[in-house]
Amino acid sequence: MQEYKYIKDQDQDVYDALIGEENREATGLELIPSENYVSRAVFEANGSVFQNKYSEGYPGKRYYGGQDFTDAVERIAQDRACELFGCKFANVQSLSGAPANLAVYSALLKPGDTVLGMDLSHGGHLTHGHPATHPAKIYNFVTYKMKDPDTGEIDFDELREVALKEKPKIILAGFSAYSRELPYEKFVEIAKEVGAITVADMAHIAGLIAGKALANPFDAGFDIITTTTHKTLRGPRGGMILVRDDADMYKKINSAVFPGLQGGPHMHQIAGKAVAFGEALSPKFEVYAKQVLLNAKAMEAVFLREGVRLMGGGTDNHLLLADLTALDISGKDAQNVLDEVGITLNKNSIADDPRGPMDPSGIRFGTPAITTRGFGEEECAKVAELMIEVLRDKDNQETKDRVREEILGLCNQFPIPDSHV
Ligand code: DSN
Repeated sequence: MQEYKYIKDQDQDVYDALIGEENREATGLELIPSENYVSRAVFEANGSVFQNKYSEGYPGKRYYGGQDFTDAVERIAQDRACELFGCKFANVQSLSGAPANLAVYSALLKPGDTVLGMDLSHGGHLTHGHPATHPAKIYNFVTYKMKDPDTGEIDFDELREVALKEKPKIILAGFSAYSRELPYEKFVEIAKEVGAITVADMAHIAGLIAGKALANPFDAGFDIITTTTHKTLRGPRGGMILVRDDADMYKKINSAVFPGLQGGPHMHQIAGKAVAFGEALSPKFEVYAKQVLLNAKAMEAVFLREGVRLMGGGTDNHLLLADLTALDISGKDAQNVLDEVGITLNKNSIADDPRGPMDPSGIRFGTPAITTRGFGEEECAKVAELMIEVLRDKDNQETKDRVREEILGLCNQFPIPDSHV
């Protein structure tokens, strides 16, 4: 646990909140598949003197003086990102995933241009054109879906048909609630046919790609990858845009990020990215990424054995999306009852969910954070069994108390590590 000496001395209110969160994380299991635990080295960089510096521009071309070390750290982050993902160019200034996607749209599209992306309820993301978002007011988003939610297979006939009709400038692959590997070459084939740029939003699985546990969209010929850096990649909260090899595209993206959409880059966050990418380049990270997948498979086996429907029929990656209809509990109630025993996950819509988004039929959960804690398949299978037990016996306080004790035991046995190297 961190000391927070100065905050403790001067601000009791914030100190209490920090200690509360430290305790919550230490004594509960984090199954939200977009969350993870960063190393103390990443925390140090993120809370460092780079916080103090304004650095508008890019390395070697800044507007203000005093940039020797900001240039150095940003170049380290860029070089490591390119090495991790096998590409030529990296913009590491993007503040998070949504701004990264917006920067790509703004760099490569004119208002009214069309983007073809995955439907939100089939696993896509809000930033891929949900009507509630600002980009949806500027650009024309059209969607594709899964052919069969029970296999997760994308309907490429539909995708091609929509692409031929709508002539999108960008075809987006990527998701926040989809559990299968994507056949990237099929997207590239259709994009070539209609002259579209291919963008893979790999926010959820960037760490699994970097750790060579999942395919890299660049190997199939994708033009651009956008990602957050704080999920499976286990870095600070932030975003990044990678360009395979097109210098002109990279230039447009840089201009869209700054000065187009952002001002001074968050250099402390960029320092944190540099440290996290260094960790991800270590052989240990490949072991981690592969274990994330094995652990998700262990949870899949229990849910399927217990007759719970999984969207996509199971998982190839780090996450599972369970339809709880057969367990007679809604996603919202499941999230709440699991919270009571120290298991954190999120309610989630299933494909074409008959229930509303605030109380949907499903839950989404995954293994990135518990794998960082050191969980193997045995522990993950145990957690899945405990989850199902609680969901089936949700009104029985004795069951919940016993499961809470078991979760605390696992947390004590596998404390959150300080170092990842
Ligand atoms: N909020 C992130 C997630 O949980 O998937 C993505 O935006």
